[in-house]
Amino acid sequence: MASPHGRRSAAGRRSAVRYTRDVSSIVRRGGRFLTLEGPEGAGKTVLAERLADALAADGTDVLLTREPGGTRLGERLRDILLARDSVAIDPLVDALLFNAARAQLVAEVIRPALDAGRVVVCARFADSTLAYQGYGAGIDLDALRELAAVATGGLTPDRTILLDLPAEAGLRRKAPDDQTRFEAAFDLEFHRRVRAGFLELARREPARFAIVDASRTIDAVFTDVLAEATDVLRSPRG
Ligand code: ATM
Repeated sequence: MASPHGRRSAAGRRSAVRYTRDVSSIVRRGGRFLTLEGPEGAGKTVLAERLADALAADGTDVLLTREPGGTRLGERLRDILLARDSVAIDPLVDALLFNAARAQLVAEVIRPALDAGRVVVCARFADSTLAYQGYGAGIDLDALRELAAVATGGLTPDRTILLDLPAEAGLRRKAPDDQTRFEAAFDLEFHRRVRAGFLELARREPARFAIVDASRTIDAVFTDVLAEATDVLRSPRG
């Protein structure tokens, strides 16, 4: 008997990802989506807050969020994922859990905000999984891209600001009591691969990424972050 999904189901294991992408290109409208990425200690949290405050002060309707987190489920997953005393988590399971938190964040927070015409500023997004679980921990990058496409429905940031600095410098900035599982359980070489991974992602998508030197003072970095955000908010929708 034919299934209620007819030919799509007959296509069996054919790409659910492609289907999701098609749908998203229809429903995507409205606001702008800005993400901040980078290795540990780059100042993402503070810079995302300052950016959201500056845009709001300028009359922009802005929503600030973060990954993992931003929803009740996501914050609970964050506790598990970052706790230093968590059981050893397999990198593939990391990828699945980060994407589970991401799917909830997109469905519950980001999509509705974008559809309402708001500007969304998000500290970390799908590029972090490519950098940490892909370049860092060795999970296949294409598999991770498919996973992210399913989790996000194909949503891609309008601009991704990569706060770049050497792994050693970033890790030095972290107070010992502020360390997560990622500083405790992964060595310097891992964090170097993560940084190189972010730079490779930026090299592959120069129109989306802006690389900002995050080894400078926070005020100098913020000036560049704000300029990038202002640039994308002023440019016509692509
Ligand atoms: P912060 O966002 O507070 O930097 O910490 C989140 C950690 O989760 C960060 N750790 N370090 N170092 C990077 C890690 N992470 C991933 O490994 N994959 C992901 O997809 C995301 C969103 C974060």
